[in-house]
Amino acid sequence: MALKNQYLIDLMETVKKRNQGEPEFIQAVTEVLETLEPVVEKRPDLVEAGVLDRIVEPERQIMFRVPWVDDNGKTQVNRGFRVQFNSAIGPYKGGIRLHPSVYLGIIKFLGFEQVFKNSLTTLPMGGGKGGSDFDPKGKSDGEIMRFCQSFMTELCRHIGADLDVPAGDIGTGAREIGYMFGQYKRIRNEFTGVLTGKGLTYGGSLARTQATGYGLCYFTNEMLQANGKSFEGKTVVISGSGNVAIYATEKAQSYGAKVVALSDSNGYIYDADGIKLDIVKEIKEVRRGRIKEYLDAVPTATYTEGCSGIWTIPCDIALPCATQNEIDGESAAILVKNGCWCVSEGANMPSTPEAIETYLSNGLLYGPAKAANAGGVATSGLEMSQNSERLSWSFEEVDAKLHGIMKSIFKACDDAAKEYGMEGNYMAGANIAGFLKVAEAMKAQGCV
Ligand code: NDP
Ligand code: 2IT
Repeated sequence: MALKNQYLIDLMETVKKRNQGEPEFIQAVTEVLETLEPVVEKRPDLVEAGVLDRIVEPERQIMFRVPWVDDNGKTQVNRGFRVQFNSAIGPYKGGIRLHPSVYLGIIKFLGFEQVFKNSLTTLPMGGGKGGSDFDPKGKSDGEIMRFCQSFMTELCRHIGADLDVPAGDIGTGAREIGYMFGQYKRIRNEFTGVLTGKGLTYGGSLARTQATGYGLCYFTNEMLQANGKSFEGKTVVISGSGNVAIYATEKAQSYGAKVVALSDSNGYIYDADGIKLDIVKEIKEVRRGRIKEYLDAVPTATYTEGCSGIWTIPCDIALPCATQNEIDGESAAILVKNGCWCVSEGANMPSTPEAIETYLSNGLLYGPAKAANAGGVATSGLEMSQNSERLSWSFEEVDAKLHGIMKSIFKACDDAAKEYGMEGNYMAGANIAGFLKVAEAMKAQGCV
């Protein structure tokens, strides 16, 4: 899809010029601007207020040195990032990614996506993202702690419960959030809801661990039902085997689907009898092992090196839950050829533009990341509410709210797609609905 509107063509040129060497960020902005074309035609007032020119530029970008000492006494240096993208509708909110592939462009694309996603949740949260090129793999607990403490020693001056509230993402789970929270509390001398995804003994919310994966299935179930389909008896392939993949598997199974594959960055497992999730949890959550260890417990399963081959497994529904651009045009074409009719995204931007084009031109049901994986940050928003009122809600209460939010996100995407003449295109619907709320707030607050 190419832009036709001259104003948007010019804006895209500016974005490309200003963000050279950041292809993921340009990819994320291109997708959104393409789907906003009908909004620009219908709402000249928003163009007039400079909303689009402002929304593609982060409000603030912070980069800093993260020095720490490894177990051999050697100094290591990583680079830390926090991109505070947009605070029109609430404090900046978004995760922290720890992965060697992290650079400014990755954090900017994630922060940009987060603006629209958080808007869709119905909760008052702006968009931000942070991270580091630190690689947690193979590090001792002590090394992880020293890195997290050093990271927070700098970050703590830029965040706060009413300013910017980080959380987990790839490589950042309960352990890392715990170390970061402890360091924030020590330096700032205050116990506040400055991070989400905290442990249950110190202000975390029940159901936050499950929220992204469960939310993905709640959203997908809504999309299936709206199109006369269901999870029951369907074959599902899920990539990744981290937080999102594990709880997407759990919920898909509870809906009666058969999940036959999971992966990590080394390779994928295939279990024709259906993945035994307790084994995966033990490997990944308890031992921090590799997915191929599944074969030690289930010798009838198979393991294949290389992660992209997972998309050659025939399935009805594919739930990419690992990382950006993990499904390219070629993998999408294979999925379609093998009969896959639904792709719903747990990871952020897991499909390349060519893959998305393949889904849409073949009539697949496509649940875009900004909407489909919003359950994690939505439940972070619920954690913030609980922290503010100094109460904690039951699992059932949080889960019911999450379920309600995912239903309303699907409805918002569906309604916006219909209103703008693109019925069934939930990607366009998500971008438009997410954009409009932020845009109205930006217009109302003047040129800031
Ligand atoms: P985890 O760190 O728990 O798990 C990540 C999984 O993806 C691991 O299996 C990992 O394999 C795999 N993976 C990561 N990077 C790559 C890569 N470059 N190539 C291949 N596989 C890779 O992260 P999460 O489950 O939390 O996050 C997964 C996705 O979901 C990310 O895109 C994240 O942004 C998104 N997301 C997460 C939310 C959350 O609440 N956690 C909320 C919304 C979206 P390996 O162990 O080999 O690295
Ligand atoms: O991509 C995401 O939405 C997240 N990693 C969760 C962010 C959050 O603040 O819970």
